[in-house]
Amino acid sequence: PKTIYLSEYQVPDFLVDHVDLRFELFEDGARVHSTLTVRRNAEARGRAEQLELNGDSLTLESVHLDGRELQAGEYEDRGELLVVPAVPDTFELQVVTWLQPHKNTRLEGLYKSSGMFCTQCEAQGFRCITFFPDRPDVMARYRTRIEADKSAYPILLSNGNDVERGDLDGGRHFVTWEDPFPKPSYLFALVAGDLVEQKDSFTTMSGRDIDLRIYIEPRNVEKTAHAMDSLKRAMRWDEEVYGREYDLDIFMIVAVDDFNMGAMENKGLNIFNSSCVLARPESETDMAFQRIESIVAHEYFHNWSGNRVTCRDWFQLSLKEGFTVFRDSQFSADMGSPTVNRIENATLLRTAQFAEDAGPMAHPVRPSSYMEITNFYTLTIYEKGAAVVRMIHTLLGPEMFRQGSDLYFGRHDGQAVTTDDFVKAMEDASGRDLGQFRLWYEQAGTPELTVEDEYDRAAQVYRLTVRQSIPDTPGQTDKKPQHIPFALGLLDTEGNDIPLTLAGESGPGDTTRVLELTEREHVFEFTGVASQPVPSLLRDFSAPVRVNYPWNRDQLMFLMSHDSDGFNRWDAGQRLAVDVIREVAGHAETDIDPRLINASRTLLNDREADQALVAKMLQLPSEAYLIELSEEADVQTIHHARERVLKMLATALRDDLMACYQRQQPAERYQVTPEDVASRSLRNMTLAWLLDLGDEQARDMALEQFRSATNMTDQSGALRALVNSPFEEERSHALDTFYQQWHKDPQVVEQWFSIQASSPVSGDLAAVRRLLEHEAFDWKNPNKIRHVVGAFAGQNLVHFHEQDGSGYEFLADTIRRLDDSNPQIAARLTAPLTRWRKFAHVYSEGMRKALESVRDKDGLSRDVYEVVHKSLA
Ligand code: HT7
Ligand code: ZN
Repeated sequence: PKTIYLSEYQVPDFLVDHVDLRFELFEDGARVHSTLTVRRNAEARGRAEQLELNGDSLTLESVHLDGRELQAGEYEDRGELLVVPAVPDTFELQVVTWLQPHKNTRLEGLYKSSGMFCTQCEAQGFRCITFFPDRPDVMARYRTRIEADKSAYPILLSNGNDVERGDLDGGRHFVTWEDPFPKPSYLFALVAGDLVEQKDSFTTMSGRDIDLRIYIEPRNVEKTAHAMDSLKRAMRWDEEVYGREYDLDIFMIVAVDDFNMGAMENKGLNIFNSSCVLARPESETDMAFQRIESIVAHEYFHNWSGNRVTCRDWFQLSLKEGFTVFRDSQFSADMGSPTVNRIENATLLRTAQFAEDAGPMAHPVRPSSYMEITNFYTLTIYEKGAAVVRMIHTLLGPEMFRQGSDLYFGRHDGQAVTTDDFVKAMEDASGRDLGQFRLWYEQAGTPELTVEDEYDRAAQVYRLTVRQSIPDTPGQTDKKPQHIPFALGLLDTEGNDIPLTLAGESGPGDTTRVLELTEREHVFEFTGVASQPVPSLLRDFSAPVRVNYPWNRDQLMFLMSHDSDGFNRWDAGQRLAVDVIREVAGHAETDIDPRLINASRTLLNDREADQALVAKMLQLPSEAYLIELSEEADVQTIHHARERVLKMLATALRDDLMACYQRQQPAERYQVTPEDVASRSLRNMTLAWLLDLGDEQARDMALEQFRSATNMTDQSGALRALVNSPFEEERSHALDTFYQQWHKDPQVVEQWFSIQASSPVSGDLAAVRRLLEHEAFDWKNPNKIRHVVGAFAGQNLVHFHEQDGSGYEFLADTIRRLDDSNPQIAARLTAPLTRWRKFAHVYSEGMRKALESVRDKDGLSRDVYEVVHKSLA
């Protein structure tokens, strides 16, 4: 496969002003009539004579130029390219293609899911529908007519406003949609199906009434309220915080069961994976409710950050994704607990994005090359990209940042632009120089800060030396220092924040200061420091970096209970737990430090503290994070050490756990408030710890919770605890009962699959293979694959990393199998194998062999080829 380079970007030779589409939908296929109004791009004058349009898996039926049918020889169909050699400066091109959506298992372009037609065009799916200059800097106005059988497909949707509808012969009908906003082809969407419509409305800040609609299959009618409420909250929030108003008269969401990702922000017609939009308390968990709120908001926010202002090319993907993730996480923080939101963002970055940034697929937030763009919908583009925008927000402050975003949206409305244009708008609005800051977009790898300190009692000076280094990544060495906002505070002996004054400054300053690191080494001198302080570094996770500072355990305990920064209170607890787990790793006789037990006991019994933070602080660092922190990961040792610490904690704290569990009484009415979520989380966590001990009283409590639960968080929490317990009979009985109760609801069945596939107790490879044979498993449905194979390889580390290599072989078989039917999903499933070099030899050999066996498959897709070859390089 060919590598595409940012440095080779050229403006398009031809622009399309208008796209007229007519879809004839049938059971055995679809005919697409496309009429393009094309003109030569003045900016590309002097280049290609010939018109080249992208295509993928299309059957071409005819081509007309300005009304005249072209004959063989007047155009060339090269499969991935339609070439028309001699075209005038402006012309109309009509192309007719034939597709087979019912055979489309890749889920790109036009396909069928549960009997309905739907589309996925990002990044390059539009070329699977018709020949087109399928690149985001070609923006056109679309008019779309859909024709289909009226009884099988009563609902026909596309982007914009519906302008005409009517009946046709043979029981068919049509609807025509017109989208007044120019858009790139990746935002095109079409849906046709027998769907139920749930309606609401929203009045914008300028008083316009917007029609809001969610379309679902009839069985899901009771699952739309939360998404609709989330949508209205997001619309209001975007007006209040960013001054952004919705632009069309109608906003539609459609839920589909077969979808490669979470959702898609098509203009005016968002398409969602059912699991990211549908929920009711009885069948979905708190996590699902929170996920839905943030994804609904994310897709809605794209209407400005992505649709009105879009990407010039796919190297700029983070322009829309990083900024939109930043916006959705600000929204979630405002809707819930900001500290918990920060902890969750940072956990994802530190566990998974840092791993990606240290692995063979590491790439900058703005990559400079790719083979298959779909492989670049990564944590680096999304999460690190959001962290980069957050740092701009921190450096500029909220007011200047808002001025910057207003300037950006105003200056580039209707354009396809670059990350550099975004930074430039922030610079122009604030007067700040972000020249060095741009390196965050260009250099891959996680910067590492090493901090040393020295206290001069006589002079009352506290000196901090901070050094930064950025590791080499594929294709990048000798990196330049980056501009890092480094927030910190100092705690006095009582645990109070010390007002911070840097040498040369007059008067006491703030207690949290954002220091700006720009050099490889800085020395900061704080004056008037009366006693040796304890440093609280990188407050609120002010930058996506690693921090090394030799806190001792007493200092960590001190920070855990006194730090005014909630994030760092949590982080101190994590560092303490990591230290204790590492100490017992491989030493079966070592007891755990009683300080960890005492700290956990204090948390369990602290009723005054923010319970959402307490619930987070009680969770031990995950196995994945412990692996990420190791030099040469030994998964089995890490797993058993963590398990042993958990068991010892649970043994020592049994009574406290029981008491905490009893205190968390289910609320009368289910609500997703931070308090209620925290209470359910504490309830399920304490139950799981107790069951892990094999405690019979806890077993009975779990059975009772499972039986009497009125919401899925409680029911599945009890099920998970039983599945991970030693009580075999109760486990299998609960699993059967659960399946009988919920087998008609695919989303709940997904939960049922993943609880089993991720269980370190009962989810061994044989059990996972049995799940693949289960009547509810479906190889064509990405959610099912993710909840079985993905859950096993990504979360069930002790079984996936069996030292005989069976887990790796299994994953390789699955990837080879999926490579033909759905290469995007196959490539994503490859991720757990890519970091083979991180693991001890007993593991890495098997992982490498598994990758090689995938590499050697005949006809490997471009998606999997890129991941496997880069991983083995
Ligand atoms: N912008 C959307 C990306 C997306 C996607 C990309 C590749 C293949 C399938 C896809 N489905 C959706 C999602 C988002 O970030 O909002
Ligand atoms: Zn997005």
